[in-house]
Amino acid sequence: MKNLQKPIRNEFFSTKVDDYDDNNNAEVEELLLQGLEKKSLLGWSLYKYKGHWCSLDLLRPIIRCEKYFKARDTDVILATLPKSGTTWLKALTFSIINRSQYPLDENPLLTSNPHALIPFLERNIYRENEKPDLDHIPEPRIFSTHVHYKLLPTSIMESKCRVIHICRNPLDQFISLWHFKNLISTSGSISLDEFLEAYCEGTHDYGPFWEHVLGYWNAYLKNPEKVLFLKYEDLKKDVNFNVKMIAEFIGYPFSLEEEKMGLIDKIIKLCSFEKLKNLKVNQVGSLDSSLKNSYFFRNGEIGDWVNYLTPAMVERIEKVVREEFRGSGLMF
Ligand code: PAP
Repeated sequence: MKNLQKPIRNEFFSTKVDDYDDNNNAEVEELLLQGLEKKSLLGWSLYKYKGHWCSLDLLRPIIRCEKYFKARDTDVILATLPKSGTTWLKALTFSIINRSQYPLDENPLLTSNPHALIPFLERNIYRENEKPDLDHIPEPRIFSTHVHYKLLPTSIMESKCRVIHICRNPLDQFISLWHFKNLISTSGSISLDEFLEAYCEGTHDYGPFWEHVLGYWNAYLKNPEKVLFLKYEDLKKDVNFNVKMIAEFIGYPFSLEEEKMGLIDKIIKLCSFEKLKNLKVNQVGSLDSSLKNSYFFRNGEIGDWVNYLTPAMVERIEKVVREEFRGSGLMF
């Protein structure tokens, strides 16, 4: 067993935004001039950067991260589209890597939301600081990102660090995202119809979903040693198998002794939807003034879309999925 290090804590989670000193960033200025802009349903402008839609607030940190982030061979990068299993994957990865650091009943997950333990490169680290000092973070560093594969900093691809991607059936991801957008909306509620339009057009934060998923899928096919491709549904169906696979992939395999002690099952239980959702920190805590921890735990089910989508809406999403995923070998 490796000597496991202390986890990344939430020192990056202040809510300071928009006081960057790189407003002259050439790429951003060029995009603004090109007018590749669209109003999002939440009222802010979205910009298309290398096929990826995002707000200006995130565009600058995304470009900054792309330019400056220096990956280490030991880094683990969790790359997900929102509402595809990020919170769950963060909890599992954190617990696997830090399992000899804490007794399970003292695991930081009991008192911190998974997002407070593993920061997003673009949403947290490079949003708060132009050139953050990430050298003080003990190895292995775990970071997460919602950006497309082709926006990952080249140092991630050039180093031996590992990338784990999780995606989800688009019908469920769509419904989960719609609920979340309505929770954080400050400009009134968003109807399913209008959100469906934006989703199928790809004009939502980190969209289009097909570009996101296919980017990681193709990277996984090309280099499965580097990119692990998971599906939320598979994780649900056989979490034990997948937890072992994640642990092996990142170089922290479970020993036979640990298996016999039931450690895998204990980690699974700790990271389960029911356990995390009912923790006090996730019921009353928040990441910042507008983001309550409870927003990340709705019902955690497969197939909840049947309760919301009409057959015509389903066909609309499935048609996009069929067309965009044709020939890729990827199915949901
Ligand atoms: P994020 O990208 O904004 O962090 P993310 O964690 O990817 O969100 O997705 C949230 C979804 O995962 C929610 O799905 P739902 O809306 O369909 O319910 C949430 O309930 C679900 N989720 C959160 N934690 C877990 C968990 N431990 N196990 C299973 N599902 C979970």
